[in-house]
Amino acid sequence: MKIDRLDVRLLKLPLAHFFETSFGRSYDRTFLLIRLEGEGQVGWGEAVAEAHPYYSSETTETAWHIITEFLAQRVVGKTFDHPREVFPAMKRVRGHNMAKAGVEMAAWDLYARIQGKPLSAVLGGTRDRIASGVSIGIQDSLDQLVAKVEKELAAGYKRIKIKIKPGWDINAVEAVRAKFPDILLMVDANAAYSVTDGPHLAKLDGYKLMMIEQPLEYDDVMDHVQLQKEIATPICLDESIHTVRIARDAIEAKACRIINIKPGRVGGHGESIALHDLCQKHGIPVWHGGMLESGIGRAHNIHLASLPNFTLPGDIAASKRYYVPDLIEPGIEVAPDGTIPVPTGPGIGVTIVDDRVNAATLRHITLDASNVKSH
Ligand code: OSB
Ligand code: MG
Repeated sequence: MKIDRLDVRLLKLPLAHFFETSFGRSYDRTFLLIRLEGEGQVGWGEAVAEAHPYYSSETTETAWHIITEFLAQRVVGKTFDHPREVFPAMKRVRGHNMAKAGVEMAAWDLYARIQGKPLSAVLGGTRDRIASGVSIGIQDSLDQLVAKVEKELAAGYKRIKIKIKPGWDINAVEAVRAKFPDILLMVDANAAYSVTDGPHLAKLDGYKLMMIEQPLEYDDVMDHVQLQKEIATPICLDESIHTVRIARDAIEAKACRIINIKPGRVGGHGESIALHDLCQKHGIPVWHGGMLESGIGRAHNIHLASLPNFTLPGDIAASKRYYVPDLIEPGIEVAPDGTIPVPTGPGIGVTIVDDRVNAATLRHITLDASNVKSH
């Protein structure tokens, strides 16, 4: 397929509910959408960098800079036999996986549409529904947390993840477990602890947690090896897994027993498939993480999560938990059994509402043969 044109948009949408992690509270989401045109079709991707460099060192502004100044020229006017060639074509640019993923995932959508197939079929997906879970942020009180868990369970979600930080950890888990002794429950620390917190985090061992996600630093592997020796709860890595090579090292070193896959963190669908396959080979289950995506990124995630080693429910939930209305129509919905059907139309298989995309756009640029940079 030949790519003729790349559009980048910076968007901002209000969140339906604020979201608080160990790095702070957000009331809205700023992100990029990438649209590729070629062979008479279009493909869409979402770059999940946030307004701030707190989860990742990338931001919407760094992603904008990298895409417009360095990535566009490696894609626009180029021909690819398959979208798995797009990530290698951007190799000269180090890092900036979220920027790369936004472009690469748009290329997968474009390719799947040209083929007339759902994206899941092109990615190697094997299931027609995915198991959905929710990520519940830090609340103002334990009563509010328990009420929120109750509401999400009633909506059908089969797995509850709660965000923790020092001062909102053992008490939060204790409160949820007291009310719901048997639910699938896990915690995400977003790197809020240090390796000396082993004895404290071992107190979580009595609560039958599925896992603790990313307790230590975003760039750490070896302290997690030490911590995993001190706690029985399985460690799952999120932030630390920037590349398939780091995942290989982390698995080899026994830094984690589970891995969270976010395509934005590793550079797109191609790298996510490689990470998925590596984990499968080593008996490491994976689940699909979330970055508060709009319906476009969310649809991509659903297709990817249809691969066979996504055996644990992930952080892909219904549109209405995030954006009302979403950028797609109908929004992503979760069935009473806590599953989401994988869209069956061509590409990501959802209808993008142009008026809503336009209304939320703060900045827009089109790059084609006439203006794409070359350096
Ligand atoms: O650590 O998984 C995380 C959101 C933004 C940044 C990092 C994370 C998250 C979430 C939310 O946990 C997942 C979601 O509901 O999209
Ligand atoms: Mg996480």
